[in-house]
This record gives sequence, structure tokens and C-alpha cells, in this order.
Amino acid sequence: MAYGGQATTPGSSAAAAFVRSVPGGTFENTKNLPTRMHWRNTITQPHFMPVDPTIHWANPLFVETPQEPFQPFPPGYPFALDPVPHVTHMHGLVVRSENDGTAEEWFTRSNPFVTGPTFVGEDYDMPNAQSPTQLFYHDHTMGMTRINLYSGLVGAGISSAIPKRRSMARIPRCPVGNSRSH
Ligand SMILES: [Cu+2]
Repeated sequence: MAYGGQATTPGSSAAAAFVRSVPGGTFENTKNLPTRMHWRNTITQPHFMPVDPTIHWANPLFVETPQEPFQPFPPGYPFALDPVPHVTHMHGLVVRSENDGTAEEWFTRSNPFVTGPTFVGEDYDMPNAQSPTQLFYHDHTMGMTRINLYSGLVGAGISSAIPKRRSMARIPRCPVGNSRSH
């Protein structure tokens, strides 16, 4: 599994293109410039790692918790592998709690579309009012965070103080190999 979206390559003038990668694309936000994230779950295949329905987990099909004797994996519990619930938490970002990707805000793909008990929506507002820093985002689904991260659902975010072009213009030019810089 992997995060994906419209992304540009630093230093390239090419238009944004859809890419999916592990780790996921890096978000570059500017301080005090709010952004809105629209998260989508497009995971259409069953989970390829063992989902354990004997612990407190998302349980999108509302199946009763299995009791002993427990099934070893494989075969484990095939009913727990599909649909795959997911929610993204931007670790360290200062946001309202309903936009924080907490463990019970998970949701599945559109068919069947099932949501966790505290699900509010797929759009998250990021005020970006906090001090410049580096953050990371990752899956946070109840009882499945460990396997969803291990599956590839993790990436980085940067919150900058100054818009990139302005900050670049203020950096003194390097004199090495270019006498016209000074
Ligand atoms: Cu975290």
C-alpha cells in the first residue's frame, strides 16, 4: 500500500503528476497559509498482512470478536482482511481534534463505505499556524496502525516559516565557480 496524489518534483518545471510512493510524497506547507487535505481510501484489495480481529480494532464489518481457540496465521481471519480501513494522522501538527486522524476516525473505500465511530469527514483543515518544523504522517487505524505503517502508509511533512521562493531569494549566492554572482 502507498500514499499517492498530485505532486511535483523539486527543481523540475514539469507539471504536477499523480504519483504513489513509499514513503509518501512530502507536504510543504507555509506558516499561516492554511491548507485543506482531502483524503481518499482507494484500497480495493484485501490486506496483504495479518489483521488481528481478536484485539480492539476498526472492525468495518462489525463481526463479533473471535474467542479461543484463536486461529494461527495463515489462514488467520480472512473476513478481517477486506475492506481495509484507513485514517491519516499528521504527527505533531496542531489541528482541531476532528481533523487529527484519530484512531476511530477511520473509513474504508467507497464500496462498501464504512466509517469509524468518530468519523467526521475526509477533508482535513491544516491551519499551519505552528512554528516551522518537520513532521510525519502515518496511518492511525484502531488496532491496525502497526501493519498499515509496515505496509507503507507513512510520509513526511514540512512546515516552513517563509514561502519557498522568497526564502530562496534571500540566501546569499555561492561564489564558487561563478564570479558573476557577486
Ligand atoms: Cu504519530
